[in-house]
Amino acid sequence: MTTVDYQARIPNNVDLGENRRLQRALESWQPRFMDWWREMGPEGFQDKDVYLRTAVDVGAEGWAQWDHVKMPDYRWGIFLAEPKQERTIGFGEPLGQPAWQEVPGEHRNALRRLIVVQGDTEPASVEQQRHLGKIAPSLYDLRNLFQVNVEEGRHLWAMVYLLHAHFGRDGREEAEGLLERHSGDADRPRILGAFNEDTPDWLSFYMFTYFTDRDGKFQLASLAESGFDPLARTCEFMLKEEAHHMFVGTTGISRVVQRTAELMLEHDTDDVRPFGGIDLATLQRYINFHYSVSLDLFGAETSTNAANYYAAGLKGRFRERQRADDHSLLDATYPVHEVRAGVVEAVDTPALLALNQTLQDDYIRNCESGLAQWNGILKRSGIDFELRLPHRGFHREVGVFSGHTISPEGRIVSQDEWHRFAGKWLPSSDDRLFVRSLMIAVREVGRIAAWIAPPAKGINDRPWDWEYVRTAD
Ligand code: BYC
Repeated sequence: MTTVDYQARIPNNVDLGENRRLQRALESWQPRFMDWWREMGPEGFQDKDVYLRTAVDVGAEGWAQWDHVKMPDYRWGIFLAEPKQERTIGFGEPLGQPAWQEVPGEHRNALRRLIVVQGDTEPASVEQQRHLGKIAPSLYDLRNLFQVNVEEGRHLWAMVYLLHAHFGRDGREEAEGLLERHSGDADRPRILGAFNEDTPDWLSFYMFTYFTDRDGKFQLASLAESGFDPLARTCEFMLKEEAHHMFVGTTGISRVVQRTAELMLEHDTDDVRPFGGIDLATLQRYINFHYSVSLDLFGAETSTNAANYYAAGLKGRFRERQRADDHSLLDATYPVHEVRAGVVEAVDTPALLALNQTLQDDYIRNCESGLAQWNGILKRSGIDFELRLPHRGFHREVGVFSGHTISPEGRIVSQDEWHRFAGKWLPSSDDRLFVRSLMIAVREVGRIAAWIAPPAKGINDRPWDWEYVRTAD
């Protein structure tokens, strides 16, 4: 069942060849995907050889093959993690029942919605990042960008497979829609807010892969618990690829911090802009922005949607099976933040309703790890400055904090104060212009832009100064 048919037009480990109808449907979607990739995918470089890893197996070891390939020749395929024998559902009302191999009729709409929302984010991120190749700081970074892009394309395939295989005609229509909505499109935008924002520069890209891809990790991990087994197995395999995307973010920001610290010491100043570096205050504002728009991706802190998904066995919690409770949460409570009489307070709430905040809390704890790493660099350099995550209520448009103006420290402020300080708290147009001005393409092996340090090592045991992308004409 899990042997990968790599020779097929669509590589897969789901025995696609045995289901002619499904195979034909996906083969007719494939050219549309390729048109979308050419029109909305990475700008330029489509005819260049890029050192990419391609998923060729789903086992723990040796699942990837590495080679220089042209992006349009990348083998986008359908890979589900190994089935677990006699897997049972781990939460909600169907707790303990055998996992479903087919969509239960009563959960069809909810499951389709979850799959469509997940699927919509994947091509959206490729669209957001399509201009970045032209301004990459090194060949190493250029390759990482394209690796992320082709894998987000594969994640789109993963969701399209589920829609085609399990949701009939409306699934096929939704699959078309995934290529018709576009990031930032005035008429047909992407579904979730953060996926309509611009990613105009590489600092934004690293922030996006750190904060927004990390939402992906937590959402995918919750869907990997799903009672609908094909969704669970699909997401489990996607998480393997996702780890690299977050690595790109964590190490990308580390390298920016490292370079900034070097320039601060060399010139004995905080103001490294004249020396071509990104000052720590600007970095903090970028963190404030990307963290807050990513928190919005969790939906409202209290949500009947989330409660229904959980009770129905469709979407679990992060690491559901490792939690020592009854996995039904009918009698449990959870502290949820509320704004009451001008202060932020945690209020005990039925745990089922609080699942979005529960996941958000897991995410926030995980976000702290990068901050510790970046602050470690500053500390080792003897620089007395700490990068911080802003308060969870800062700059929020979804949930309990929307409609409130809250400072990065968590103080509720007047509209007037908000407008006076917004330029100190969020990237200003001047910050964005400055960061943009640093984005000059570097394409020689062994060279790197001046605003970022080289990586500690390369990809797949190659040196970092290697021809990861053959850019010559
Ligand atoms: N923007 O009860 P509510 C990734 C909608 S990222 C716009 O508050 P719910 C990736 C919501 O859809 C992970 N609309 O929230 C990262 C609902 O509308 P409907 C993506 C929003 O439903 C980087 C209404 O507001 N995966 O993989 O409990 C690169 C009330 O909703 C927003 C998923 O998100 C928003 N921010 O939870 C590439 C997993 N937030 O349905 C990829 C699947 C909420 O009433 N999705 N709304 O019309 C879900 O689990 C849930 O849909 C959400 C929302 C967590 C997103």
